[in-house]
Amino acid sequence: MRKFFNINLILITLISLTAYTDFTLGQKKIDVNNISMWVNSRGVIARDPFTGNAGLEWPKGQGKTAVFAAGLWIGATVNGETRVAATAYGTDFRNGPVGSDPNSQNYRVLSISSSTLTTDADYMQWKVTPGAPLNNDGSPQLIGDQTLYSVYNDADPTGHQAFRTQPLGAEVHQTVYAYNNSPEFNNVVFVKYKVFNKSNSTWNKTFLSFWNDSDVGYPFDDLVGFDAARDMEYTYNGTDFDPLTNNYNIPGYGSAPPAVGMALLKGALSSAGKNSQSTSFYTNGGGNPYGDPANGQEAYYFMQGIRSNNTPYVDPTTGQATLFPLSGDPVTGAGWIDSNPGDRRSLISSGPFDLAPGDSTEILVAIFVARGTTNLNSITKLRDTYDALKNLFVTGATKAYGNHYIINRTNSGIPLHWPAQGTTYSIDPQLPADLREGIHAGFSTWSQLPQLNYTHNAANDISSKWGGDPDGINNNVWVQDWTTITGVPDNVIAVARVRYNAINGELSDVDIAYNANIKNNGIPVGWAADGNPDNLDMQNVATHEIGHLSGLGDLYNPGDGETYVPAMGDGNEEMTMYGKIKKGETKKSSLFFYTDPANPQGDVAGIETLYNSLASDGIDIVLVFDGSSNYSSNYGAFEPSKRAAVGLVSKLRVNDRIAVVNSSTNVLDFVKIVDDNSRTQVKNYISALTSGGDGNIAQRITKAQSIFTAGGNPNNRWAEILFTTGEEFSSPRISDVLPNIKGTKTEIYTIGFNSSISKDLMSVVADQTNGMYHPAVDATQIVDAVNNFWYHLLGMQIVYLSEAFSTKQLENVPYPGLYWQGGLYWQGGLYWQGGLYWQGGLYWQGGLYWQGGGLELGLYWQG
Ligand SMILES: [Ca+2]
Ligand SMILES: [Ca+2]
Ligand SMILES: [Ca+2]
Repeated sequence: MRKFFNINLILITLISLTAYTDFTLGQKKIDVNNISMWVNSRGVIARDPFTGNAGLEWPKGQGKTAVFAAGLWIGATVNGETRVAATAYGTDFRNGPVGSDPNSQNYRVLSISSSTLTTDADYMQWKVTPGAPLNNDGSPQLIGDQTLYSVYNDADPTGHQAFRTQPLGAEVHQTVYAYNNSPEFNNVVFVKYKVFNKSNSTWNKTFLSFWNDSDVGYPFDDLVGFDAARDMEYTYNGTDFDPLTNNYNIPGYGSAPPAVGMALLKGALSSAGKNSQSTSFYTNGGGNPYGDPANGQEAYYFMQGIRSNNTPYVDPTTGQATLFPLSGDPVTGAGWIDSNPGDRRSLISSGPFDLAPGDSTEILVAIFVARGTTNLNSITKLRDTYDALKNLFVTGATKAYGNHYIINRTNSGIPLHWPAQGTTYSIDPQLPADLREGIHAGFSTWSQLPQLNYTHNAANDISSKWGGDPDGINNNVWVQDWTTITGVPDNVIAVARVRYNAINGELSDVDIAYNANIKNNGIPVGWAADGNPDNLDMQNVATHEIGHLSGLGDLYNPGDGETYVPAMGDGNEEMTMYGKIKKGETKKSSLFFYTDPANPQGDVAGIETLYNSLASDGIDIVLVFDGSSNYSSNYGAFEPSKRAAVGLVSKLRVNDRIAVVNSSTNVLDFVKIVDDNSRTQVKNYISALTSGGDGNIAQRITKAQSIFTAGGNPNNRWAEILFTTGEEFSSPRISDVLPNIKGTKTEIYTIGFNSSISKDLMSVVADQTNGMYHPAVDATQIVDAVNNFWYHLLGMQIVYLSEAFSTKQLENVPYPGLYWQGGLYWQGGLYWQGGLYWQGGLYWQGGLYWQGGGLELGLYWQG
């Protein structure tokens, strides 16, 4: 609540009317969910323009309010002089963009919702108002279920009514939106501020703050705090009872009053990791340095997380200065907690940073309310709300459904990924110096994820090579002769060329080409390092392409064309991996917001899911050897079986596991393949096997099943390979034990010899367990059978083209050097240049937008 010298409702109203000279421009309410909140065209949020009183009603329709007023504060020094543009009880802003007529009705608050008609005045005006968010076709973009937009500026010195400093020359594009379609969002309103420096001077030591005077019902019994783990400041009732009636005629909440949270979901400092850089709290009537700032300088100190007399907040529990006062936990009583309830104000700030003339930056604020079983439990509920919305949400996302990521995989389904140590990249010496920084920044952005580790290899910056034979360098190249070099049209912005080991999915060489002469309908479109609205921003494009390098595919929305698949869901336009790009776009430079591993969403979740799923793509294999003299002597098959098994072990991937049964007691339990040592261990075991031993083939199959049951990884595929012809000389019979296996995860892979009477039985066993049957002439083809099984397990369909594809050659291929791409061709020679494909178009399709992803995920084999 505002501090007035004389608390008098009539006077409040008069002051309010005086302050809001643009009253007639038409404030609007955002009221699509449980929050009903006023928004005025000059940046004042929540305050009721008609009464001058609190104007965030929650729950909607009950006449109780939780926020008196809120708004953006911009503070900086310009040529050494402190300047602040703020909205508090008054506002320093005028309607419209810098230089526009502040009385123009065009700059009223515009509101659209799902029920808005295309003929509505706000809808029509929206399309031509600078900065109003638009869809790809130029139509107004509804974010959430109701979206409000306004643009205002502080350039008029006479407009500065809040703190009366000289203007900054700030222009603010304010988008307020809310959802009514998910429980997580029903008590949340989002406010996005895009702030432009429209002056001719650099703003130094700039801070952006979201200021608010939250009042939980009755204003004079509230407390505040900061939750450092959540970048959230909050206001709660000081006791468990908020007076229902009081002298000020402000309805209270009664028992178990709610709490109000304000969070910076996105700060202005994208690289800083933490969105809020400081907070400040002060009290109505507290007096310097505890009360309302008297001027711009005092306000600027509060924005920096220091008190208005330029002294630090000191945590009484530690004796240390802090930029985050009151960041203890009122629920547990730990740390520095607010006391002596009163009417508090709060700031949550991002900064300091410099903003050059023409530059802009953006912050995203969430305002939310929660009510628990007590005043303190309301804080817990507030945290729950924050956690839920943070999971679902991101910087400016418009929808909250769909997986929001596509993981590129080998044909057998293994995610493309880098080894744990990460990889290096290099940059073409021809790349302009300012653009190189965008590429470095893109790699740094992805490297912030714990799964990824990219480092610059400057020694290879001499290479301009793109494509051709893999050279082990992840090249970033600047291509002038675009179509000749890349083979794609001249309206493609960039392409990534991805090579990987098709056996294990490990990426091996990814080259990214940037089109130096990108054209739109034949007209050149330049590159920029600063988000210039007429150019392509390099960091924006590079971060997207490095997403492909990291194993992610493009995302689209419904209606974006045939590259869309339903798994992509909707609302993907804020993702880095969204396959379209606009001129001047910079949002792909930061990854989609995400914190909770239990509920993955977005770019970051894509990487996490990718790496988490690697371990579960393993195969558990049990080899079962027939010990009968029929198998070893009559068919001469025991020793060839051992050799085939040893060959198989060479091919196993990290995280695959293998066990061996050579009698009912001679058993090697699962060995997980970790490295060549584990492979050698298993190979040595197999090489030492001898025929004979107790247990017929049926008993050994039962033993194998018990190994699966006791130790099989439930996330892995279970494959049992039978080295037997299937001829039986005693009970139990295979047909006796098969029912115990049928219907389990176990797949049995069998071999039938031409001359064996049991080859049909072997075929049935494979068929009934979803395994595979391989007919063979004799024991010399056991190796072929096992290789066939392995490639089948990897999901590969082998096409025999010529004698060149022989198992002898395959046996000689050292792990993991075999480059095989399933389902296509064998090209002769042992090394197949696997997995080349064009990924991630981003190309111009005409009209207003960059249309991406145009090239299919087809395979382009490089000759
Ligand atoms: Ca209260
Ligand atoms: Ca207050
Ligand atoms: Ca390369």
